[in-house]
Amino acid sequence: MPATDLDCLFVHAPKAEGHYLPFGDFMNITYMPMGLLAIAEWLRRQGRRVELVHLGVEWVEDPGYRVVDAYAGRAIRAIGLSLYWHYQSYDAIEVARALKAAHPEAFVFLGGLTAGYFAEQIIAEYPFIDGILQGHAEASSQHLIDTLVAGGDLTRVPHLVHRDAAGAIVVNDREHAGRLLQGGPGIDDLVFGDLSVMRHPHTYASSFGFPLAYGREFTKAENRKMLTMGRAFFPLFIGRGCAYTCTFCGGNRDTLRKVNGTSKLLWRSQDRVVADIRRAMEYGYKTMALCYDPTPTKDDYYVELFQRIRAEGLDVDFYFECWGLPTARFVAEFKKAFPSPESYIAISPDAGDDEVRRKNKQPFYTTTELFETLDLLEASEVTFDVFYTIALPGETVATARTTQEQINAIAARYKRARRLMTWSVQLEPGSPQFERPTAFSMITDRHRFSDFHAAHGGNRSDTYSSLGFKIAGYFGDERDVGGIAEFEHHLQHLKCMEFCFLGRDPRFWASPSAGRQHCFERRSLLAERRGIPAPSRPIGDGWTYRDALAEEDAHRGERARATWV
Ligand code: B12
Repeated sequence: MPATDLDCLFVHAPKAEGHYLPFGDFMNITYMPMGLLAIAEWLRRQGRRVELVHLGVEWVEDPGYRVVDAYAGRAIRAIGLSLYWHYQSYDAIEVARALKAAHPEAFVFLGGLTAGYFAEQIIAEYPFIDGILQGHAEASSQHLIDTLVAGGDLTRVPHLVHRDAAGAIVVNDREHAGRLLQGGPGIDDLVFGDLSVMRHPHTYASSFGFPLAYGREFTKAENRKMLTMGRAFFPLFIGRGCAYTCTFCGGNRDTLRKVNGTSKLLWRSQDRVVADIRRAMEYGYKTMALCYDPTPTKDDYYVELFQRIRAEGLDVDFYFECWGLPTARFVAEFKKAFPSPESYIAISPDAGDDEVRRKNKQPFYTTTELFETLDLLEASEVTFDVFYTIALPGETVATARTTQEQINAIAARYKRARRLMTWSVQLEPGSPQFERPTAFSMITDRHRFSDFHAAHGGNRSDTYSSLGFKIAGYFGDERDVGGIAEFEHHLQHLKCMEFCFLGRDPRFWASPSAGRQHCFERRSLLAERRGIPAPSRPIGDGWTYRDALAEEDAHRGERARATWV
């Protein structure tokens, strides 16, 4: 092969197209997988010429940016795309297709949880994808690039799924691969907070926050004020693995074992975490977001981390998402390390009803234990958010109302309660619901990777109003008639009427009626901006989300789908 001027181009493609009435047109999956930064940094440290492009960041910089044009004329040895979240299924594949056409010389490969889970299907069905690296990929990426540069044997690259010269699918032997991985970087050799490996790191660091949509019809400042909690959050890598099996989670123990080869818990040393916090702070981050809590009753790791942060005097806030309930010692040390009200502990009971919670969520705790913890947070003056999930297996509209009552009780009782949120979760590949839908009285039209590709390339896949499934008998009335689209419609109306929490300040909870009014104000603002008539009325009895959307569509007319290529 002729000389190349780039060993590996990494590309992160967010989901380009999304539409939700109060957000307007938006992109999501704005965060890259944490591990992608570490892979790029590790390869660069090995002397490889690596570039990392985030297509959403490029859009913020220049909406006319096209990655194919930007790299035209470059000779690239390998192109690696993240396909971590299923929401990326359409865009990652279409960007890969375009890049392979423009760079037939390059080995085009994918990595991340969704790509790993569906590896054999993707290799079989998308001929422009040359390979998939399953699982944790710092060492295997290094092997892959070394092999490609040296012209070696791809069957020796650990965790690679690819095709041989005759087009047959080859899944490299894991045992052999495992041996080859020995001697690769350990978890503490990796750096997850060095943003200098990507293009426009400051734009990445200043643009994306929680929740996670970026409105294309709002300015950067409006996005920050109206769609985020006011700051960019840095996802801080703590460890990997999980011992639980929640019904809705695609990162459960068994799926991690299948995709990564192991689900074993592996924690980074606190030193390395503190070093990454410092790196992130250099880019202007003030809040670290943590979502790794696989041993909630054993608090030693975090107590030590919090004490280290305090000892080093790091002026940083934490947004800590608990999987279980925090211990009293955890709460006390958290408060000492992060005294500001902009540090949060987030609790996820998921269901208000104990039995629904028990069926779906691990580690289980009772409502009594939940309230004891909230009392403790209140008494300790720790700000907290509470997350609920609607349409869980075994839930009915009646048990969903227990969730609603619980939210009202929390809102009435606690001054420290901020966002009390009820989200729906789309069907996640690898979750028990996905693998055994009938066991959960569910029907779905997403069975294979190509179903996710089609769904996210279509117009019924928005993160907030679509589900990809129906639960039989959920409503117990005529709303149970019909298919998945009807179920999504009725559930969205239930959410709008009884669970809407859209606040003018996204850090705070709003009651459903205040939320619907604010939604109407947002839609009116967007209509004015688009130069179309204002919406006729807020969502309410007899006027559903679907009615409001149809009215908006009629005024807006056909609109081109957002795409990266
Ligand atoms: C921490 C976490 C988050 C964090 C941080 C995510 C991040 N930036 O990486 C936050 C809170 C931001 C988050 C958000 C979301 N998350 Co999340 N999250 C997790 C969690 C708990 C752990 C993931 C993790 O830390 N992995 C360990 C890290 C180091 O490894 P890694 O990043 O996976 O990277 C390795 C490999 O994957 C691979 N790799 C990754 N990318 C690439 C790219 C290439 C080219 C290659 C070769 C390899 C490769 O190599 C890496 C290094 O070894 C999992 C559950 C679980 N137990 O897995 C859910 C999970 C991954 N999240 C999930 C979802 C759905 C979401 C959201 C879409 C939720 C929502 N509706 O908004 C958002 C998306 C946000 C965004 N991208 O903008 C789902 C994904 C299911 C799926 N298959 O799509 C999971 C599995 C949970 C679930 N409910 O099912 N999440």
